[in-house]
This record gives sequence, C-alpha cells and structure tokens, in this order.
Amino acid sequence: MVLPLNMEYIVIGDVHGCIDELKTLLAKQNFYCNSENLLELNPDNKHKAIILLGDFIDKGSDEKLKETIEFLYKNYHHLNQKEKHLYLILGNHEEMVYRYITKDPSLKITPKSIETKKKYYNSVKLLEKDEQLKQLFIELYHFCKPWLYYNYSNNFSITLTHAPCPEKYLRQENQEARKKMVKCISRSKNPKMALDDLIPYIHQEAKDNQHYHIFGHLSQPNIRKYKNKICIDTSAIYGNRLSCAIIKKNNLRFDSVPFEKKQQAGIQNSNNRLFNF
Ligand SMILES: [Mn+2]
Repeated sequence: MVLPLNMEYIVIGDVHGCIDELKTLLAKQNFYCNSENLLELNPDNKHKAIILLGDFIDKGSDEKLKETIEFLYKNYHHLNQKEKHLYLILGNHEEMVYRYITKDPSLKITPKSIETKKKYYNSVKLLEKDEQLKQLFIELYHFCKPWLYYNYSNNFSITLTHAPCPEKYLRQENQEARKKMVKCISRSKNPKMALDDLIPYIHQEAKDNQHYHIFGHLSQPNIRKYKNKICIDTSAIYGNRLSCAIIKKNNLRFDSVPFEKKQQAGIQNSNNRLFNF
C-alpha cells in the first residue's frame, strides 16, 4: 500500500506489549493520551501518522498485552476517522496467533506445535480465555498490511516490512512474497549461525542510495544500519529500548525510549547482531 506524501510518519519497531514505552515514544511526537486512552489530534500532530512495524503482541505480560490490543483497537478507529493516522504492518506474531485462534486447518496441531504456542505465542492463551479481546485482535489483524511504501521522489523512497526480505519480494502481491515480508529464516532454529550468514541477501543487496528498506523482527541492541538497509527492532521487551524512524519529506531520523520496567523483561537467547562486520 502506498502512503500519502503529505504526512510525516513515525515508524515504530516491535512493541511486543510494551504499551507504556509506546505511549512515551508517542508523547515525544506530540501524541498524548486523554483520560479515555485516546490519542488526541492537535495542531502539532495532525500532519503526522503512526506506523507500527508488526509484532505488537506476544512476549509481554498478559496485562500489558491486553492493554496494547485495547489501545490499538480504540485508537485505530479513533485516529482514522477522517484521515489515516494509524497504520499496522503485519508481523509473524500476529500471523501465527491469528492462525492458532482461528484454528487454521493448515496449522498442524502436534505436541511440538503446542509447545511452540506456549513458548513463543503467549497471546494465544490470553485470547482464548477472553472472547471480547479475541474479537478486537481479529479485527486488528485484518487491518495489518504486509508492506507500506513511501515513494517521495526518484532519489528517496522507503519500503516498510516487518521482516528483512530479499528485494525481489518487496511490495509484491502474492502469497510467497507476503510470507517473506512477514518472516525470514528463524534464528532460534539456527542458533550457531551468524545473522549476516543466515540472511546474507540483506548486506549483499544493500546499496548506497536513499531507497531505504526499514524492517524490525530481529531484536538488536541498537538501530542497525548498513547503506539503505535499516533494522529498528531494538529489543524493548528484552529490557532495552523501543525505537522509531521519523520520515519527514526526504529526511529520515530516529528516536527511542528506554524500557520502563512496568512488566518483567523477557530473556533473549540470542544477541546475534546484524551487520556485524
Ligand atoms: Mn517478528
């Protein structure tokens, strides 16, 4: 989906239930919550739109995940009444949780898949016991797009996807491309391999130009940038920071806020860095 060029965009990396950090980051961009938890439009933000880069669920505590889903649901409807001010990109966690809770027949239920569900997709249990919350999530899932494109000029553009992905799939509308934009090869299944060897296409295809590809998915210690490839998942739920990219005309900058310790931080089993060369 192509983004209108008359707006400034705040693109936020993997939230994973870090609702407090999300609100703090948004407040720095002049989006303030009122007493009903609605983000108010005002003269300082009415020309801005928020984009979540996927994976807003899982890993966080039940309480914070519930708060995150309710907050996004309310504000998706509230902010998008006249003009669009909130976009959602599809992450592998939204995709997998949706498949579990809608009992997707292509998802084989085996002892291993039940184990995986408990280990990585803790939102499933929460949604299965809260029918109302489940309906909100299902609606949010349907608003999620696999990619967004900001095409400012011949010299400056930005493609946004949740996962890093080979260029030939970017912005393509088919099932294979959709899968690639949502999830790349698993790090947890290849723990001994360096990330740059696991997804070599990212640095091999990187170019010294301003046609950027911004993605999340690979929790990193800081924003990782190599030529036109940028990862903004800075491991908020692992106790690090929640980061965003700010796109204003043909200008790109970044901001971030620290983990606020209002829930328990997750434990990362791999701290494998991207562009570690
Ligand atoms: Mn992910």
